[in-house]
Amino acid sequence: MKRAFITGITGQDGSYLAELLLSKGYTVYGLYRRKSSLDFGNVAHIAHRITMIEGDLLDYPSLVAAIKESRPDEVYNLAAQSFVGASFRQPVATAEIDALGVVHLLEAIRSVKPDARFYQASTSELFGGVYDTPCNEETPFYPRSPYGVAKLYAHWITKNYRENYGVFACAGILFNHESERRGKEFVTRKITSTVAAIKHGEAECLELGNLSSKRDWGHAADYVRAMWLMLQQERPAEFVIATGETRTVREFAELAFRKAGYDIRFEGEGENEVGIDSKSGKILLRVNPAFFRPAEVNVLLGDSSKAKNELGWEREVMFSELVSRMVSSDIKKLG
Ligand code: NAP
Ligand code: G4F
Repeated sequence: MKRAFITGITGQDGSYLAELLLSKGYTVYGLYRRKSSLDFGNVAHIAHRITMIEGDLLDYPSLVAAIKESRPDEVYNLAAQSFVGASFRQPVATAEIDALGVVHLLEAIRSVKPDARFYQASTSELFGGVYDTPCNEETPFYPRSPYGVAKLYAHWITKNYRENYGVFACAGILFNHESERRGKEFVTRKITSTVAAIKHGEAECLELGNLSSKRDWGHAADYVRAMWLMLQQERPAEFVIATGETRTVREFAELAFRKAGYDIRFEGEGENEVGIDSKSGKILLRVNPAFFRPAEVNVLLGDSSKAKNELGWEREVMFSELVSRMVSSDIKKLG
């Protein structure tokens, strides 16, 4: 029976990955941070099937102890300060967790269990700057946020541990993936949870920042499958994981409202743009400049041909279904 150690297990991806590995018969260990109230987040429903180990990416001794206890065949490093917006306000904490935290973990692996296979959660934010064509493994990086820069260090140190020390270290360059378990500060879940609140009469209007920003959005359950596949290959490598389609925030919001029974038409431009309910004439969506970022990644679009050819990976959840699932789940939760 294989043993896996997952950092970031309480987050969105950690929970889907834990479910996947449990279904494959793995013994699963997960790292959780000490908080003022004990909370296993998205894995509360399966916590009894996982050995939860207290620790922190910032604390090297706790990582050494966790690797000693779990003796993992596979380590998935999903832990991070993962919100780009917060990285502009907390650049130092983001660098410490997302960059230095990774080398702490790699060192712990190297000294305790050097044959463990390692997955690093790299990101399409590495590409950052505007590319008109889909980005693949050969596209140059140009991070545009403290988060992107910290993840760039993590990406290269992962590759270095492979080249310098022979660690089986892979990095998945994953484009945005969302789900019913997505944190509510990310734009998709902010949209679906607010649309649900409007539907239930608990909110009047959705306030967003840059509506023209474009993202390549898939479902997290499909993306964790790609992480696992990477660690089952003969040789470690980097892979881009994406849908190959890109949509604006405006399109996501329009569809989310439609799934909840509202037909929205957009009027105005820039900061004055609003989304009006065709039936009632009420403004249901406004632009609020407070949600703009100091530097924006305007377009993200990925080309995952390598993953399709070498891993046999394909997404199963299409864009419309992703939005449907998130809206239904949020409406149900409030109901
Ligand atoms: P998420 O929901 O924000 O989860 C982040 C996890 O990291 C949480 O479990 C959090 O624990 C943990 N964590 C944060 N700081 C930590 C620390 N110092 N020590 C230990 N654990 C810590 O993120 P996600 O969406 O699942 O993303 C998973 C990974 O993929 C992240 O590294 C993210 O940067 C990367 N990524 C995500 C996407 C995406 O679209 N979702 C795309 C590309 C890459 P708490 O519960 O205690 O906060
Ligand atoms: O949902 P977001 O906050 O995700 P972002 O910045 O693309 O980052 C996510 O995906 C990355 C992969 O590309 C991950 F590495 C990262 O960990 C995270 O999971 O914002 C998406 C877009 C941005 O352009 C943002 O400016 O939506 C725009 N946006 C417009 N209004 C908004 C809002 N974003 C948020 N969070 N809130 C708004 O009100």
